[in-house]
Amino acid sequence: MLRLHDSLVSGNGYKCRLLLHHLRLPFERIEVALGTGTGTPAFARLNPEGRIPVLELPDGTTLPESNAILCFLAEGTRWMPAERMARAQVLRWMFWEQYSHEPNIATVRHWVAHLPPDPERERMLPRKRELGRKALGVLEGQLAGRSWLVGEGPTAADLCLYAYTHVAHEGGFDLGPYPALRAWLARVAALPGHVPIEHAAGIPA
Ligand SMILES: N[C@@H](CCC(=O)N[C@@H](CS)C(=O)NCC(=O)O)C(=O)O
Repeated sequence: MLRLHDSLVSGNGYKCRLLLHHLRLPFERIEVALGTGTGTPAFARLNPEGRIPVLELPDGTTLPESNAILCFLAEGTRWMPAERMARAQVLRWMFWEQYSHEPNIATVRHWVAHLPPDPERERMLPRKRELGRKALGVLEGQLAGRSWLVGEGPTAADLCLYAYTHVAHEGGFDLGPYPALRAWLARVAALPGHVPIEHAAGIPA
């Protein structure tokens, strides 16, 4: 059975468990405490970088990095197009998420919602928020006049970007100015098989 080393508060973990639920793949979810559980020698054997999520296969193979996990799970399913350009576009949004979206939207949420106040982080917040709003604007532009990020149906790119966008308000981002983005969030949440970020259960074999 697949095992997902995960944290319920993590959007990076959520992307993976969300796709696992959509695919109805049996998996065991293992909660790892951020800041402590990720720093143990046992966890370093799963991911030397000390970060969740990590997907562990029945043969013991481990795969860290949320978007690599999405690619692995989505391969051969409707969540990853087979056509060359459509597939590249899905990857484009997933790479963009890791460089321009997650480091601003997710990081601000983590600082504001999960960590104690810190003067150094306070100093960096305005710039992070500015870059986060820029990323939300890029998404709004892409979603204006279309239902999904790539093609005519939902893909791994939509789940990837949904994960931290739908909780951006926890970092103080106002989604009011982004109507196409808000409509898309509602579409993703209405997909059959959807589970909320706090859904802790795996899927039994
Ligand atoms: N690029 C990685 C980032 C993973 C990441 O930053 N994970 C965080 C939680 S969201 C983590 O495990 N941090 C270690 C800790 O806080 O102890 C991915 O997409 O999976």
